[in-house]
Amino acid sequence: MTRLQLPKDFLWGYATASYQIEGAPHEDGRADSIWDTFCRIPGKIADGSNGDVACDSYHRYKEDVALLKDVGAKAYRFSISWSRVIPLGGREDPVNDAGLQYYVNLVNELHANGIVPMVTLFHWDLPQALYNRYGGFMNKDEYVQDYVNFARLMFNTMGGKVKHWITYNEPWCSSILGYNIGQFAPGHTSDRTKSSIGDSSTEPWLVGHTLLVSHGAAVRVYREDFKPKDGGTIGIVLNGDWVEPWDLNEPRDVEACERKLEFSIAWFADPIYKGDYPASMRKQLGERLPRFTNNERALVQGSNDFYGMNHYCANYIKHKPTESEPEDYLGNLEYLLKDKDGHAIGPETQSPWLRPYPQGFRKLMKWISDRYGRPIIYVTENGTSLKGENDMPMEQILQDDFRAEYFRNYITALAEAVTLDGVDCRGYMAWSLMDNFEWAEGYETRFGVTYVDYEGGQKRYPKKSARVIAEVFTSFCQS
Ligand code: GBH
Repeated sequence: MTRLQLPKDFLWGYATASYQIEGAPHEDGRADSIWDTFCRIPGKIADGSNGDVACDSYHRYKEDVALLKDVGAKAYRFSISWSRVIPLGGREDPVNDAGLQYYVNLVNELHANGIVPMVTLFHWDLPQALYNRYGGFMNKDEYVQDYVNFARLMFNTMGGKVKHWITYNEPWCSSILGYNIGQFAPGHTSDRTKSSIGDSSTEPWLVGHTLLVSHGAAVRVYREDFKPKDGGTIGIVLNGDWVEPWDLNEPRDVEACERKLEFSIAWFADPIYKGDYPASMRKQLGERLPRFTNNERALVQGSNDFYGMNHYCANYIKHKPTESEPEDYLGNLEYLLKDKDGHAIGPETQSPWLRPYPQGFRKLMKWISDRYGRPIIYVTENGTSLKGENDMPMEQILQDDFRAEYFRNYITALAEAVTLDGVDCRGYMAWSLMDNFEWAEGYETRFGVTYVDYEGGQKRYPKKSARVIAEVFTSFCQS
């Protein structure tokens, strides 16, 4: 039997995002993002909370770095709050040096502790001012210029010290959750019980297109003006669940599985690696799906130095026998947690959508690797919540065997993909370093390998899973 192995210099560590951990929403000149305002709308966040304090990382970044060191991390993926560094967001708006300094300090602290920074430029927190000024992502021409200006500011400020750049976290979520379902900021949807604005049948596809073009434009700036001297690498992060047919003997379910992967992953990855949207999307969406101009295609195609992969779970997929609805974003299918025989794909967690299925991780890595010509992959998020965790006494929370097993199994599946399937994966960031603001779920759902005592002044306590991750990587990464 082949011994499962990962490269000796494999970059493993933890991920977080600005709005989920920083707090300090009004300090040193930061202005609102669309998440600050979204949280103020009654009913949008499960526990009525917001990111005003979160993990207080704006003040405690040194503690965060000490924690990373403590749990043996080699790398740390964090994101920039755009409205902290350019409060009003736009290319003519003033830069906020105090906000910028926070990220410089964080990067310096990471380097002083031998931890590699991986920077996400955008993890959903668009400056509210850009939404007010021109509708944010809905105005492609304005938005692309403002995003590129923001990206250039960050490359300029930290390019010497940051070698791993991510343009976007999960554009699928900004498009679908933000402009179709309306579950995430800015909450657009056709469902008038949830929002007075939005058109779920058109807006998400326009938003996705804007995000792709702006990604390509920022990558071009990086490659032309920074990469030659800084020597770093840049890519986008895409989410994607694995899929299994609801009925293995139903070819239309098998086909729907492929379509689901295309509607969620290939929507963004095909333009980047192949130059156009998948045929299945064009077929269903027709002219509601934008077309790339030649200039746009030139920006987008070939714009990934690496593929950033966020992955958590798997679902069963059942085809729909009827015509697709205009609001449909899945590819005219249902996704289910149980198959035809009532068998669940994985155990329950605190997140209704998240059922662990580690084999699916290996299969999806191979699917991505095969479809896109064996790109370099960084797993940029992987992790789980744990049913009822928030209601447990602290001693029990720190003994998170369920999460520890999740990581052991998923990281083993990753090692199988690398060792047995030839997938070129160079790093892995677990989600998350610590419990944090879980978007529309508020603080009730915890994803951390570190317990954060929100009532007790945001103190951090490593859970068992933090130790297990270090052990598992140490055993796979020895040569
Ligand atoms: C990540 O997204 C985020 O990047 C991170 O910020 C977040 O904290 C973490 O997950 C944990 O949730 O509502 O049924 O349509 C994960 C990918 C994709 C998972 C959309 C939830 C919604 C399914 N997400 N999915 S549903």
